[in-house]
Amino acid sequence: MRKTSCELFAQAQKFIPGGVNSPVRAFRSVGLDPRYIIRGSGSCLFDTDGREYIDFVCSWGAHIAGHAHPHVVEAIKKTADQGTSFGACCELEVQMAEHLVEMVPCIEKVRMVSSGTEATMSAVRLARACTSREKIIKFSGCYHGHADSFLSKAGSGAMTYGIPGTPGVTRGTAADTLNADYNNLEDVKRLLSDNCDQVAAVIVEPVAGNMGVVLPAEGFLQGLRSLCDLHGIILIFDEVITGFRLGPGGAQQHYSVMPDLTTLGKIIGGGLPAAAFGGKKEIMDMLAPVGPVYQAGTLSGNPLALAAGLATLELVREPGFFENLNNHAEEFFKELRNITKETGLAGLMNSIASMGCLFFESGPVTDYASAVKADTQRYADYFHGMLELGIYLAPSQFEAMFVSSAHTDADLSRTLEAHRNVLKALS
Ligand code: KE4
Repeated sequence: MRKTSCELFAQAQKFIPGGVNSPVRAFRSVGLDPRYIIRGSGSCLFDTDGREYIDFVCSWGAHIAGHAHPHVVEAIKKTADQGTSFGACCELEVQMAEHLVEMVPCIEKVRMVSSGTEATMSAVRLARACTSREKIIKFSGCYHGHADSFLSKAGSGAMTYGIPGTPGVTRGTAADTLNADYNNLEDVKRLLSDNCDQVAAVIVEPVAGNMGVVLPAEGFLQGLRSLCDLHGIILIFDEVITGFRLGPGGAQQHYSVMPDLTTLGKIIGGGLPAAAFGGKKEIMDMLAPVGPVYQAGTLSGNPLALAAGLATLELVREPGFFENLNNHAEEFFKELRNITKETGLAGLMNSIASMGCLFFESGPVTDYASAVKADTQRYADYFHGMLELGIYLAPSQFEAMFVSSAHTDADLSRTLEAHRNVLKALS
């Protein structure tokens, strides 16, 4: 007899802080206990209590082609038969590197790591090394993983829990992290003049996905590029979410703005732990063993994860993949907006390509300050209602929802119907 979610969560809390290995999974901001998932297939998740859901979390964006895609599973099985990790060079690393150099505009050289956090913290270390400067500028509401440098007014889990900084980060580290308002170039200019010649890098989510979804204002990304050029600063696009999500070349291709370094994750691991950072060869060659900047990882370039990632990249490179997915998703988000408007509830949908967020506020939502005005209790009520109707959304107002190529018309219509019914019940 399977253990229920309730039994498993009670057990988990005895051994794991909060019963979870990542805070947002605890469902605390939506006031529920988490559902224990036993299987994913295509657009669906199945929990241990026998319930089925249409999934819009997609492992936080990794499953752009759906759960357990046969092509990905086959690649993993075939690779696993040969062994899972050698701590040595393997051909799959070369194949992945070639793909990333070919597909991501700014990447001339790339290094694999095992998580988005590793990618962003390594990119920042590299930027500090090649500029001999120490400060970084990030944007309030953006989340770049849980490395010390980033945990100040972070987005995602930290924002969900309202942790403006976090205990355990030293004053020195916090002092080197400057927070600007997203979409506010004047704020960046102010920080640059207050910290003249001290800023090594500007790191930004080119489309923010961790304060809910917030799009770059016209000229914002281009403005960051110009300011970084003017001040000799490394521009880092954190494309852990947007990489291979918006299109083959991510946000930098979509907006035609070229960063110096890019970080990637999620989709390039196909649901297994793989991430990467890459950029101009003269910067990347500062890395050991060529250059003096140390960076390493036992499982970096792990063959199993790269097999899953390469199989996923093969799927997204199929002719028409992004056109079909983005058209489907944009139609779906448009319908979600229309239904929300019909019900008269204060709600607005920010979306681009196959990622979006329904904010429970009248908006517009263009930065951290406007995002936090959202009615998180109303989001929690909405989440409950949708979950009961078999729709699995992010358990936080400050996350993104993702459509995959596995979401069928029937899935999307059912979701729209559920959306209509839940909003009616809330109004
Ligand atoms: P990881 O270290 O969690 O693999 O990646 C950190 C990261 C870096 N950059 C961006 C833009 C990210 O969105 C993330 C991680 N995203 C969150 C979800 N918004 C991961 C989910 C979680 O923390 O459990």
